[in-house]
Amino acid sequence: METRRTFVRGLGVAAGVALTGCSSGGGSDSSGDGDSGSGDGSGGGDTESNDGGSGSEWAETSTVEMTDELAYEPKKIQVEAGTTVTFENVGSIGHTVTAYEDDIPDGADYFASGGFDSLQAAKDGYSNGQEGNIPEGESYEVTLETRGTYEYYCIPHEMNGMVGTIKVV
Ligand SMILES: [Cu+2]
Repeated sequence: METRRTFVRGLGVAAGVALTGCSSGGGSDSSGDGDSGSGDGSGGGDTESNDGGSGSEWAETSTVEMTDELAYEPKKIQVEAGTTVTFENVGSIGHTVTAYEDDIPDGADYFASGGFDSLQAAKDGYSNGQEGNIPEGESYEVTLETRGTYEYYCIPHEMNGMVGTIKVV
C-alpha cells in the first residue's frame, strides 16, 4: 500500500493534466452528457486525485505554468506577501495573465502581462495587435505585496475557462 501510494503521487500531475485536457476539450458540445465521469472525486474511488490539487486545494508554489490545455497549472496557488509569482508558457499557444480589476484586494496594484494598469487598457492592448501576449517559452512575473485573493484570466481563452486564483497570505 505504501509503495503504491508513492507511485500514485507521481502520477497525480499527469492525471490532472489529462483531466483538464478532457474537460476543456469538451467545450460546447459536451453539455448534453450528464455523467462525465471526470469530476473531481464526485463519488468515485479515485483517491489519487488528492495530490492533484483539484477541488479546493491551494498549491503552495510561486510558479504557474500555462499550457496548451488552455489552463493555468496549478489553477489556485497560495504565496506569502512579497512573493514574485512567475507564469511560464510551457506550450506553443500564446496566453495572457490579466487580473480582473474588481477581483483583487483593496489597495492592491493592478497587474497584467504587457504592463497595463487597468483591465480596459489590457483588453484594448490585446485587441491592438496582441499586446500582453506571452508566447511560447516566455514568462511573466508579478510581485504581490498586498494580502488577499486575486483572480486573473487569459484574454484569448477566458471562454475556455482559462482562469486562475492567487491567495496572498
Ligand atoms: Cu490562454
